[in-house]
Amino acid sequence: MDINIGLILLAMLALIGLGLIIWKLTSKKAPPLPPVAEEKPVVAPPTVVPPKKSWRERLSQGLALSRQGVWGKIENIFGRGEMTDEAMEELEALLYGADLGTQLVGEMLKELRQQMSVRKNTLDNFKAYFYETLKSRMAPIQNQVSEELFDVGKKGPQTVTIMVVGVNGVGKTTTIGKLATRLSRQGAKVVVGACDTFRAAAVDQLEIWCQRAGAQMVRAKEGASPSGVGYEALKTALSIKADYCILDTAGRLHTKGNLMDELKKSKEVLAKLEPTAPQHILLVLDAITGQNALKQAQEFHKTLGLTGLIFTKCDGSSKAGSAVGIVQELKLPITYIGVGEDVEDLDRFVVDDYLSLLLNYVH
Ligand SMILES: Nc1nc2c(ncn2[C@@H]2O[C@H](COP(=O)(O)OP(=O)(O)OP(=O)(O)O)[C@@H](O)[C@H]2O)c(=O)[nH]1
Ligand SMILES: [Mg+2]
Repeated sequence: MDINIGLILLAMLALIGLGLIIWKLTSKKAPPLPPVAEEKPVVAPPTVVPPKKSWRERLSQGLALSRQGVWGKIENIFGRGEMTDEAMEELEALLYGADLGTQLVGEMLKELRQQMSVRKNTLDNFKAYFYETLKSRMAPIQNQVSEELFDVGKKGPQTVTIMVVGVNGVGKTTTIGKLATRLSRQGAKVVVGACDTFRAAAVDQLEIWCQRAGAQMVRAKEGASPSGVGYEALKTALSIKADYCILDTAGRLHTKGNLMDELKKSKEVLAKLEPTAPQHILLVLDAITGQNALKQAQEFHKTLGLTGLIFTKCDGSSKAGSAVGIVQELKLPITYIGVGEDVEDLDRFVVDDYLSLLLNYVH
């Protein structure tokens, strides 16, 4: 009996011990929860917006080829010191090569030889001389330019019609796109006539520009002639009291008599609607054309009576200096200058800016 009780007690003790072990094992503390990550505000990655280039920067960049190609070499001649006969010949060749026009270069060299004996033969003096000479020849003609071409606030109540002409591929349509955008941004009501009826692609190209500019485009109806589209465009412009009516024309060689006659007809038909239209006939010249630009301008001027010039693609040419010779010979002002394909790459031609950036001359 005693043994039984002892056994029972022993078994109970064993059970209690076992229970304790199991409790110990199962009642393990739960592992601590990982710390809750602190919520950080979502920050958008920085977007890199390239700084917007000013017009002066664009113009400077656009004239870089001309500045380095011609004027940089001229600087080198002066950098060598004494202006020997040899150096003078080199200078002469460079100036003729810059397509400033033979007459102008001839006159300048003659004056320069006289100046050299009076003024000190330094690069600064040379640049000052060129700057003053070129400016004095361009400024009187440039001063005649009509302000209404640049600023809607400077025009009267009448619709201003601008006809844009030139040989193939010089940048007429692109320039019109930029111009329409510029004027629309000023709040002007602009109508553009797609008078290049020869190529469907030309109309599509213009339409894209007009949509971006918020300008109304008038296109050819089936079988319409270029002069017919010009007429319709002006009619629309007059009916909605548009500020500007800009007419894009097909490129043509100045030597093709029949195409030049057609352009003349396009001009004349506008007067049936408005006797003073077109108030402006602007010839687009590609800077790379050099001296041939003068021949083009002479022919277009003879046929149409141009009122001004637009100088494009100065960024792709080392002959942007030819503008000086053309203005001087034709006595026609440059209205706008184009230095690239971007909508911002067109602005008013300002003699001071143009010459100081071309010659790298600070006055
Ligand atoms: N680099 C540069 N390219 C230009 C400039 N202006 C126009 N272009 C380019 O020159 C090419 C011809 O331009 P368009 O505007 O179609 O010339 P267009 O005179 O209307 O041509 P057509 O209607 O065929 O006679 C296009 O590729 C333009 O992007 C400029 O100032 N600089
Ligand atoms: Mg075109």
